[in-house]
Amino acid sequence: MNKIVLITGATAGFGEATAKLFAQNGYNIIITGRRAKRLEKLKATLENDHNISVLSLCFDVRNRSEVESALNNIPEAFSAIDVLVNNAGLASGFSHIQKADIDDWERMIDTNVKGLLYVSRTLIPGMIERKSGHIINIGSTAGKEVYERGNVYCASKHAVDAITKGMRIDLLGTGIKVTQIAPGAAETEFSEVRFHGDKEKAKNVYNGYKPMAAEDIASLVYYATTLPPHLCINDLVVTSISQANSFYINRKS
Ligand code: NDP
Ligand code: 8X3
Repeated sequence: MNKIVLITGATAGFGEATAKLFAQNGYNIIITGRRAKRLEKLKATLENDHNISVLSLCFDVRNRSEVESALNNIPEAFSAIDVLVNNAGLASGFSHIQKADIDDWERMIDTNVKGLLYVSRTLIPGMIERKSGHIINIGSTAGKEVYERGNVYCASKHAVDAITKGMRIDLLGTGIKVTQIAPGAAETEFSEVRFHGDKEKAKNVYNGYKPMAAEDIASLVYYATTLPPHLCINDLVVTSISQANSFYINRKS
C-alpha cells in the first residue's frame, strides 16, 4: 500500500516541489493551500505523471474551523497519514518594528505559528493511535538568528523552532518522529510575498549569488523520511554554499 504524505502550502515553492518528489517516490499525496486552481492543476499533473492518488484540500491554515473541518473529514483511503509536512508560511513586510504594518504581523503569526499548531493538533492524535508518523516542520535560519527588519517573521520562525522541540519532547515514546528543516535563502515566491508583489525588490534578494531552489529543500524533506525507523533528524539547518548564516552572503556583484 502506498504511504501517505500531507503537505501544507503545496501550491508553490517548497511545498509544490515536495509534492512532486513524494509522488515520484510512490506516495499518495494530500496537497493543501488557498489557491484552488493551482491545487487542481497540481493534482491532475501528479496523477497523470505517476501511478498515485492525490487529495486536494483547499483551506486557509489561519482559520481554525476550516482546518478542523477539512482534516477531520479526510476520506478513509487518505486518513492514515504517515508524513505531515508543515510548510505553509510566509514573510509579510520588511520594516523596522516601529513602522511595521500590524496586519503583516497578524498574517505571519496566524499562518506560521497558529496555522502550524491547528494542523498538527488535528492530525497528531491519529498518528498516536497508529503509533507512527513523521512531522516535518519547515523553520528557517530566521528561527536561529534575528536580522534587521526581520523582527516578527524571525519571531514566528523562532516559535517554529521551539514548537518543534516541544513536540519532540511531548511525543517521545509515541513512535512519532519530529524534524525541523531550517533553510536559508531559496528562490521561490517567498520574497514576492514578503514585498507584497514587488517583483523587482524580490529579485534583488538573490542578486549576485546562487540561492537554493525549492527542489533542494524537497530533497531534504524526502531524505529525512528515508532513514531507518530508529533514526530521526531533529534539526537540519541548510543554506547554499554562498551563504554562511542570516548575515553573511557572498555576493559577486
Ligand atoms: P512560497 O510563497 O513559494 O509558498 C508558500 C506556500 O504557503 C504557498 O503554497 C501558499 O499557498 C502557502 N500558504 C501561505 N499562507 C497560507 C495560508 N494562510 N493557508 C494555507 N496555505 C498558505 O514560499 P516558500 O515555498 O519559500 O515557503 C515555504 C515555507 O518555507 C514557509 O514556511 C517559509 O517561511 C519557509 N522558508 C522559506 C525560505 C525561502 O527563502 N524561500 C527559507 C526558509 C524558510 P496559498 O497562497 O495557495 O495559500
Ligand atoms: C526565509 C529566509 O533569510 O529571508 O526564511 O529569513 S530569510
